[in-house]
Amino acid sequence: MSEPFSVEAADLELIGSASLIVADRSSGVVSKIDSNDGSWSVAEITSVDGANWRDIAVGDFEGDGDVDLLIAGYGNNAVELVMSTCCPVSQV
Ligand SMILES: [Ca+2]
Repeated sequence: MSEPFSVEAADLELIGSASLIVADRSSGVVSKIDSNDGSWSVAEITSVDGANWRDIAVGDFEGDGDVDLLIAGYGNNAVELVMSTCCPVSQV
């Protein structure tokens, strides 16, 4: 991550523990950061060249009980919906 711009916390895997979701505006990468017994891990959720990610919304947008992400870019008409069907997050 070089320019993290937006951060949200959500229990993406429905395990009772929140992950941090970070949108980076310069790399176009959205990452998930977890803390597991004292060690941190980072996993890429999605990446779009030049997306200039600026904001993240968390919710269950299709009503299946899993947490989804809506990620908005700036200046390039980029809005991405990332649906979670529990472990791992999958992009649609
Ligand atoms: Ca859902």
